[in-house]
Amino acid sequence: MILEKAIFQFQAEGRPIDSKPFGHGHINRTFMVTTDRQKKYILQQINTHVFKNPAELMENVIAVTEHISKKVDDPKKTLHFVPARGGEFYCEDGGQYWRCYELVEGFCLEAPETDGDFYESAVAFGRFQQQLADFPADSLHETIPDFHNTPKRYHALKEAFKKDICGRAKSVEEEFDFAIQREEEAGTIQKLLDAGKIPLRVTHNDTKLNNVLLDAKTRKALCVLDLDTVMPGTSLMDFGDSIRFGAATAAEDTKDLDKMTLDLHLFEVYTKGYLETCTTMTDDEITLLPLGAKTITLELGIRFLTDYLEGDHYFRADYPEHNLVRARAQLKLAEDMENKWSQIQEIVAKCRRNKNEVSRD
Ligand code: GN1
Ligand code: MG
Repeated sequence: MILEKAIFQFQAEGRPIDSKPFGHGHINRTFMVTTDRQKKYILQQINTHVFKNPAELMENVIAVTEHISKKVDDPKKTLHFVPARGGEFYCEDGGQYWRCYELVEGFCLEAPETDGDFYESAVAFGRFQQQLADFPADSLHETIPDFHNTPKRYHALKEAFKKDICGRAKSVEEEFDFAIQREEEAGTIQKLLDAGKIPLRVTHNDTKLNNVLLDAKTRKALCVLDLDTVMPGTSLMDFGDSIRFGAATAAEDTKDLDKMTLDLHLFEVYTKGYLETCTTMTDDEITLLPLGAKTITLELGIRFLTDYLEGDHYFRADYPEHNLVRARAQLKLAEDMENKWSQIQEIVAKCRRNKNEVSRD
C-alpha cells in the first residue's frame, strides 16, 4: 500500500494535506502527516522483515502506553495511537502494515548538546522503567525473539563467519577474534536472567538518545519513542544501550576509531539520572550496570558484524562497508570501557551512595 492510501486508513482528525519523511530509524519507514485541521501525525510502515508479527507488536505498544497514560499528569508524556477505520491500531494491505500516532511537539537529539540533555534522557528511560515496574512483564509478546540474548547473537556471528556467504570473513578476522575473546563474559547477564538472579522487567530495548522526546522550550524529557521492541528483558541492557549511544565520544558509525571512546563524565550524568528516577532498581542490578554497558556494546558490534558477513540484509547500509564500520566503532568503544573499568565502577558506586543518601533524607 502506498503512503497516500495508508494515510486515509486511520481515524485522524481532518484530511491529510501534506506528508514528509521523518526521523533517522534504521528499520521502519516513518512520515509526518499534516491534515487540513492542522493536526500532525506520525505514520509508520512497520518493517515486517524485522517484526514478523505486527499485530502482537501493536498489542504490546497499546498495553504499555495505556498503562503509562494512567500515571501521567500531562498527555504529552506518552504516545497516543490512532485507531484505523476497522478499530485495530494498525492497518494492513497487501502484506504491508502501517500504524499512526499523534505527533507530540518536541525534538530529539543524535548527540547531547548539554549535560542536561543527557540527564533528561536518563530521566525519560528511568521513568519509563519505573512506570512499568508494576506491569506484568511476562504478559508481553516477544516482538523479536531473543533480541538481547547475547549468547544467541554470538552463535549467529559464528555461523555467519563459518558460512561466509559473501566472502568477507577473511577481512574481519581481527574483529571476530576480539569479539570471541569476550564471549563468556558477554553471556553473564543472560545467564543471570535465565537463573532468575536478576528481575525480568518491561524493557524498551532501544534506549538511544534519539528515542527520547525533549520539550522544545524547557528541554525537559517528555516521553520515550519507538516502542516496537518493548518486551520482557533486563534493565541492564536498557541502561547500557543509552550509554553505548549517548556517552560515546563519536557517532555510532564513525570511521575514525581514535575518536570513539567512553565519556566518563556523561556516563556519570546518565547513571545519576537513571538511579534517581528508577528507584526500583535492585542492588544487584546496580552492581551490574557497567557490565550492562559493555555487554550491549559488544552485542551490537557483533550484530553489525554478522549483518556485514551475511550481506547487509538487516541494518540499512548507506555504503558497502557501512556495517563493518559500525561494528568496528562498537568494538572500539567496548575496548575503551575495559580500559576505564575501575573508573566506571567507582562512578556507579558513587551514584549508588548519593541515591541512598537522598532516599534517607
Ligand atoms: C536499530 O532503527 P533503530 O535505529 O531504531 C535496531 C537497534 C539498534 C540500532 C542501532 C529493531 O534501531 O537494536 O541498537 O538500530 N533496532 C532493531 O542504531 O533491530
Ligand atoms: Mg528502534
